[in-house]
Amino acid sequence: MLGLFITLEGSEGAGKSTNLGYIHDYLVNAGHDVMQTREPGGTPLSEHIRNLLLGHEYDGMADDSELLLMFAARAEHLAKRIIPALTAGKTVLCDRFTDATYAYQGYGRGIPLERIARLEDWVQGPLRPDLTLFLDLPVELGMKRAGERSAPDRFEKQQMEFFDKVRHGYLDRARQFPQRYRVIDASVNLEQVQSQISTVLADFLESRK
Ligand code: Z5A
Repeated sequence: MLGLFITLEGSEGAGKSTNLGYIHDYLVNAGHDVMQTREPGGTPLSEHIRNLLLGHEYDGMADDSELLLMFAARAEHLAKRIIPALTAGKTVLCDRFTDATYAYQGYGRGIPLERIARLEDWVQGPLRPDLTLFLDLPVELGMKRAGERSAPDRFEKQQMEFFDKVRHGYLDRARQFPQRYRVIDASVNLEQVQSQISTVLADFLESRK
């Protein structure tokens, strides 16, 4: 039987990095053998592609190039790490996945969603996450938090309007896929965010027993 596939998504400054370790430890304490990874990235080739995508060397790359690079990184990641781990019965915890492509390249950049759906079917076949946690907060607050953290990468340099579209993209998808999406209010303090995360994880793991 395949292991569980859990993804973590968030709009800008939502606290993904801050909460990943918490989710990882929760799953390990619940007895799971966890493989934690991230997108774009997760394999040497995919990390190389990540550097091309996030760095400033190719500022202004065409939207379709960005989309195809995301899926090239994903194809490698699936083949070399995600599918082998799931097949071995591990729980895969992935920091962003294809929902990010819909949100950023689709809703954000304006690439038609059907085009993304075709690539998703091609690269993933029927594989979709079992659970997606979306850390949600107002764009202004997220940008303020992210701005206090580090210098912006190529995506973080986008304007407020772009991140608003991204956020609404995620919320749209959460409405479309209520069976796997859980929206977490990330605007509150860390303790309150993690309390929501534990409730969601407890319910999800119980439902899989
Ligand atoms: N991307 C894409 O376009 N298409 C795709 O298909 C995929 C990705 C897969 C890299 O992602 C970029 O790739 C991403 C989308 C694009 N671009 N953006 N933006 P990433 O996941 O590696 O990068 P990120 O979005 O910057 O995520 P991050 O590093 O996890 O950061 P974060 O969500 O902003 O969280 P953080 O660093 O944990 O928190 C930000 C700050 O807030 C930090 O100082 C924390 O201490 C603070 N914080 C966190 N939680 C709280 C609470 N609750 N209260 C107060 N302060 C808090």
